[in-house]
Amino acid sequence: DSSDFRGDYKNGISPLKPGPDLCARPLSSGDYDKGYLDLLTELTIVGDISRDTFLNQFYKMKACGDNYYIIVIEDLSKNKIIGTATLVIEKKFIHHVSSRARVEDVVVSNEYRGLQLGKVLLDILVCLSKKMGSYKVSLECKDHNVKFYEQFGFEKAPEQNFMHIRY
Ligand code: 16G
Repeated sequence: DSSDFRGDYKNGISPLKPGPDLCARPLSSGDYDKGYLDLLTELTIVGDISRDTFLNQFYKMKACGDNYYIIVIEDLSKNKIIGTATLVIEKKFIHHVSSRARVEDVVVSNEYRGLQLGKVLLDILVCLSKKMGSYKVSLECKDHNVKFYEQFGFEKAPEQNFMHIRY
């Protein structure tokens, strides 16, 4: 509810009311037709994904229970998904059988930048992460986005490096 979110938004915006004609909610099966995958192409390669493939993956994620939370922002005047961010929760034995959360696949469509929608998405995910009892929430981002995420309380982890093998 509204008491979960900090009040530092301008122009009466909040996660519960992200803007005129805008609504923040979980991803739904119908979002294939509302341009969810097109939006993700603003972040990286998506590929040619059929409706069946989308639905198959959607229901697999749903079947995982409380591991995937994909939030979208819809422009109701256009039936279009214009923002998204995902929270992935990993169960752990460490930290007293806790969990850690990762913020993934954050995109706000070009035309909707500067409307505090990144903040809306991140506030929702950080709030969810706390509610799920995770001991930390982290993300990986490009150098030029570090300042963006710092605004929402993320900081470079001391003595930690992001390493990967790409295929
Ligand atoms: C960014 C994203 C990550 C996404 C990746 C895709 C955030 C905070 N980070 O690192 O979630 O999966 O880009 O890029 O949204 P890639 O295709 O190069 O892996």
